[in-house]
Amino acid sequence: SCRPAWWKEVVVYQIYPRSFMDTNGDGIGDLRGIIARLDYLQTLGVDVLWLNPIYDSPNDDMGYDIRDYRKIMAEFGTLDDFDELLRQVHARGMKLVMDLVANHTSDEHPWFVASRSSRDNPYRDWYIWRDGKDGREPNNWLSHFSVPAWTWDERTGQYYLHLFSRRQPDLNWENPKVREAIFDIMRFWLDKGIDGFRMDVINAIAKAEGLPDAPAQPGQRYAWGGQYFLNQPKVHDYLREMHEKILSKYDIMTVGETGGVTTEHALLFAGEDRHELNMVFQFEHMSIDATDGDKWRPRPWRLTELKAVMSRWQDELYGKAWNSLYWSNHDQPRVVSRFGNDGPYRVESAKMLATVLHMMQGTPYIYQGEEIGMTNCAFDRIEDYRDVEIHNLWQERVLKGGEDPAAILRVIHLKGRDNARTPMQWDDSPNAGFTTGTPWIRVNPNYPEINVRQAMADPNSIFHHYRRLIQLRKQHPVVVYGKYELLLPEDEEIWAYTRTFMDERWLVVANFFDGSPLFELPPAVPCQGGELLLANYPVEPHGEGVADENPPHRFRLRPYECRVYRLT
Ligand code: TEU
Ligand code: CA
Repeated sequence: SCRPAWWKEVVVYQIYPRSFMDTNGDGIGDLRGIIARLDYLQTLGVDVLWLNPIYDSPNDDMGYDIRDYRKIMAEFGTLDDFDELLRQVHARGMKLVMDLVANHTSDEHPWFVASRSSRDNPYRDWYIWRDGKDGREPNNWLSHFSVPAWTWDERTGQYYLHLFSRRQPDLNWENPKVREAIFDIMRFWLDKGIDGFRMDVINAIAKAEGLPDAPAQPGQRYAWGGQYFLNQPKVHDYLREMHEKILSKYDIMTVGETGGVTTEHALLFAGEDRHELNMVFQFEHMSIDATDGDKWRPRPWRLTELKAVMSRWQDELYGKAWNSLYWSNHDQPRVVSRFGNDGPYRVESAKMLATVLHMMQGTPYIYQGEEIGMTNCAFDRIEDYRDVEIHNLWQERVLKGGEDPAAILRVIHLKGRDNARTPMQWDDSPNAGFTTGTPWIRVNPNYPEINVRQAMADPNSIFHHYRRLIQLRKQHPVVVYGKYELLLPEDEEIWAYTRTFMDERWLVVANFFDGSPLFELPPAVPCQGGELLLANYPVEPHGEGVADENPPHRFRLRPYECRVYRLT
């Protein structure tokens, strides 16, 4: 059709329902809570809501372990609540995207219960069962959560594969019955009228023939087997089948969560001519502060590397595939604590990060609380954490491995997923207005200062800055369609780029640190002058009046300052 794809022009807001809004005092966010806050989201101006999993689950991995794909998690509400939510979202002109977790199920899903009951039951081949090798696992793969990827099942004398927790057995996508069952579930929700799927670890559904051992470090028994379960050729067969049978029949958006993808892989998953997905979440920029991809071995990050990674995605997908843009989600630390400054420059740096991201090409995703600059939250006691990834790490490294608990707690403070999962901070009443009961996870103690009520009342807040960014996107096609060009790639403090669409050119300049570097526009960029469209500091007394400054050609940036100019 000639209609531009709507998912290219939207801003998506990610809701982690468990921590968004509780309406019945049980300390757990619920669907009624989302309904209660739709007006807030409309004021922010977002177009699409993506909900983390809301299906029936024993919550070993907070809903990513699904027991019944057609039922709503009891704590979150009922199918009637869901229908009401969908109605109310649509009534406001917004759309709703659900999480599709199809690589694995809960070990309590009836398919797995049947599968593990005997070797010859009809569901045995729905999961990945193998004999041991020399009294050990069938291969040496490590799961994502610090434990081996295979668990021994006493009753039937075989191991089952799980790339995540022991309670998340991997489905066998080679079995056409498994594919049909997942497609049926997709139809069930799409026929209710939802507007798309975020597909959990979708690039892991196909495993390499023979499940080979991964190369291990000397002295290590287990190893990361990604090269044998990520981005395998067969994943594209499965996605094309899914596209032909399901996705192509609906006007929806799809985004694949695809850890370990390069731009080459992304062109295969989301190429305009491929008939697979609309876009993918890449993770390269999420590993610039990790050693060899290991998030638990943090290292200092460099702006030049961050710029290089993000700019490569901008350049290599341009005109061929669509980018997704994100700084944070429910698996990552809070961005203002990670790439900004959550101390004296929290507000400035949060606005700067938002500006740099939202002015790039692609569909931006805002993670709940990011729009008010929520920060990481460090608990002193391991018992206060709720995440299986954190507890498995503690188990393996402290309890079994004898490492220093204080050191492990420090990396959890930096990288743990619960940083992003503390309750949404609505106001300065007890528990941040999230619940009248006891929250399922502790509230960040900074809620009296950092909350939605404060942010909405303050015209200079991070929240209102996000609103303006969203409005700029809606008013100016250059934000959606403009070509991106990085300036000053070697600069260690400033990220500057232009966006160009027809005869319009915008300039984005951002200072990533607390110094005051001088920006000079490279002479190759055609520019007579500029109109300031957005900034995170008042520009008047600075800018024009100051001797030897001539913005946008040349000006000194204040700590975490950013500006957006339309060049003339
Ligand atoms: O995450 C998939 C993923 O690749 C993880 O390794 C993620 O990068 C990790 O959590 C960071 O340490 C998805 C979901 O987003 C996550 O919440 C689930 O736990 C996981 O799949 C299993 O379903
Ligand atoms: Ca509740």
